[in-house]
Amino acid sequence: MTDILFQPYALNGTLTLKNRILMAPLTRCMADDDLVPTQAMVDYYARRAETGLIISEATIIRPDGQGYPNTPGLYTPAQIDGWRKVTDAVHANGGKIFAQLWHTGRVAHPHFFGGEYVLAPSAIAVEGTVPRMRELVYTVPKPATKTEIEQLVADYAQAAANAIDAGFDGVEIHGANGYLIDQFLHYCSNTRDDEFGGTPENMARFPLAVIDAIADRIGADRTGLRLSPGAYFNMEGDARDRNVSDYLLAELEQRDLAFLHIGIFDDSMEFDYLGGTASAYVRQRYSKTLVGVGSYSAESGSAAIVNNQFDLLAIGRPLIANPDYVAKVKNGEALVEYTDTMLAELV
Ligand code: FNR
Ligand code: 8K6
Repeated sequence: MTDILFQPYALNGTLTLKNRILMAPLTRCMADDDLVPTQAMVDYYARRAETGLIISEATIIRPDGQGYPNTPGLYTPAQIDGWRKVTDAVHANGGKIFAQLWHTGRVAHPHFFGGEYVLAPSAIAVEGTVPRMRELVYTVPKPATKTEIEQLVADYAQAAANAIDAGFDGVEIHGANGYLIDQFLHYCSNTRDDEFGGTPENMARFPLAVIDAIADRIGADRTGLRLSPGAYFNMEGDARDRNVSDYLLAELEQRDLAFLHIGIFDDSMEFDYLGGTASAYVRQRYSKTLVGVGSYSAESGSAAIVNNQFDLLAIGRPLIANPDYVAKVKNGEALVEYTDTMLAELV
């Protein structure tokens, strides 16, 4: 039974979703060389407007946030105009869309922006090379100074304002998957001894500053957040990370964000230092709208909503394979199975 997925859901007084299915953010590396969305991207998103809310692929807030080829941006007039075509097409088809705001921190590479270094909390490189560009070895980042941190906060807020200018219904701050915001929240990547490191309060300071600056600029009701309390991607876990997450979730509980969204590929994954799955851990500490994700089917996701594990279900790979996912689930039709080869083209 998947009926619960097709109920409307009010995020707040401003935004009501027509169903509980979100399109998860999915990096596709298909923007043009100026990182402007293309017509193929307009059509791709417009085809998925039957979901209650589309979260865009991660979109960089400024050049030094880029870690992969042809990921779109939201900092030039051309990028804003390109995204406006996407949001207009989604709205014309009756959908809603948030922009996922991204800075990859130490997962950025100077190759993409012609820079000398990348910024991160501490001078600790991520291991390995850029996917599909094996000649690009990750570099040792430069620890961001206090002034650089203040500029990053301002640039996040400006990108959020640009997103609203481009017609997005709101933004999701990408605080997950080992990118810049997440790098501040984990001990493996944050060894600072100033007010941005060392204690849960300090480690959460930059993430909360970004959240508050964006909420002040565009409204908390239009601001969502994605978090990975369990390290699993670009990151090593540390049992002490749990205290940082506990602190951050208590702070978030006092704010009225549009939603909190788990960043994970498989939500059956258990983290010993969280005492279970990421979604169960967050649900115990956060009472407001929670978006679950990670290898769910419509059936298993509906059951999780009925069992009060989360409120909304984000679907990623099945929506790459099935642009008409919502209609197929509603009509009980068989789904096409996702394969990685589908990433080569936008359908
Ligand atoms: C992702 N994911 C992801 N997450 C994110 O926060 N921003 C992003 O840009 C991307 N990009 C991305 C690209 C591709 C090709 C995949 C497969 C995944 C993670 C995604 O949002 C989701 O959490 C996972 O795919 C798990 O959900 P499914 O696919 O099991 O429904
Ligand atoms: C060049 C393409 C870059 C795309 C980057 C965004 C995320 C890609 C996801 C690919 C799959 C990574 C899987 C990691 C999951 C680990 C689970 C234990």
